[in-house]
Amino acid sequence: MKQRIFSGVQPSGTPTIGNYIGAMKGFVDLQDKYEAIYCVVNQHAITVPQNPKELKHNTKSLAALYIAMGIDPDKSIIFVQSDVPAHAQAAWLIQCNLGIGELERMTQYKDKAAKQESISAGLLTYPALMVGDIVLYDAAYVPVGDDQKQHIELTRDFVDRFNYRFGQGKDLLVKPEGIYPKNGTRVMSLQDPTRKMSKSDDNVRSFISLLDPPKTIIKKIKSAVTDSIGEVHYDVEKQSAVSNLLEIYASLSQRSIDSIVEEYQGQGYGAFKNDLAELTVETVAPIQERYEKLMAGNDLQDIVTDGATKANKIASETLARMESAMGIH
Ligand code: ATP
Ligand code: LTN
Repeated sequence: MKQRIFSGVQPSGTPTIGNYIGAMKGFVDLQDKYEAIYCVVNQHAITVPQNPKELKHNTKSLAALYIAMGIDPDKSIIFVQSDVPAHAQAAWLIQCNLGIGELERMTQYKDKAAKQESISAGLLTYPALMVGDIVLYDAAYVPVGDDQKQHIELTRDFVDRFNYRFGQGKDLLVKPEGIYPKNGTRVMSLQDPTRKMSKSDDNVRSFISLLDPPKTIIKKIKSAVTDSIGEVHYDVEKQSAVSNLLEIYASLSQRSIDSIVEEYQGQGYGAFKNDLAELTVETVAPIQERYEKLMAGNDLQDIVTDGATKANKIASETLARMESAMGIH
């Protein structure tokens, strides 16, 4: 039997090339080796304010993008988190076994809390929901971007704790491992290389979304911040913005950073940026074409309904196991 993997993306906007490079690109390759489960984590998205209409649209849109990117619903399960009630139910059991101190240490919480006027309790307890997503499917591996390492480590600590407290010598839950991009790529904002590129950034020029039209992509890359050094070099300290563009280039072209640096030697940033824009447009064009067809047709609803049925079956069994061990049922 194949081992299981699980991952999720929030419908808090349209996925960016950061989400694509850091996580989603890898989802496609992994589906042959593992039994893959990919979730649209809409309950995670509401930890910060969302416009209800947009959230509904983005949820459908993200499911379509998963398929448009190459996730095959005949091989993998694609579903929406809120269609499987076990996630919210498990999150409660998990919260009761996590410490406030642990949750307060999460850097994603600190970063997002700093941006909010009023911080929801859900923003703090968010990792409990994420731990639930993973353990409910007995996932052995979790492909995620580098920024999620801390949440994966928390999941691993939780599993040890839960098995120790309630397992009576048995491993009730599977301890997962993260799968991270090879070169540790964290794609940074095009406007501020000290912050990660994020689909919910207020400044739309800071990210490229997978659904941006070619003209927008070209404009955003041309207006990406650089520096006054004027040479395409990889130096994260001194040329962080250019280094970020180089990482995006390398990742989308599957070329080494060295060979790209060599190609643009002595040419300033103009040609480099033009070619990067072209490469990005070429990467997203086929995804956008398949996406439009899915959004216009009827297959998408059937795919997520089928995904939810399969996910429900697996998740409700694990939830029952957790509840029984805790003396709840
Ligand atoms: P938001 O911006 O709304 O907080 P996000 O894009 O940061 O969302 P998710 O939608 O939950 O976060 O991310 C989905 C996947 O993309 C995760 O595996 C995450 O690690 C990865 N990811 C997110 N941003 C980046 C980035 N800038 N570089 C690399 N990987 C990223
Ligand atoms: N926390 C992740 C999104 C996420 C996730 C998951 C990833 C929610 N549940 C389960 C992997 C597995 C994020 O913010 N990027």
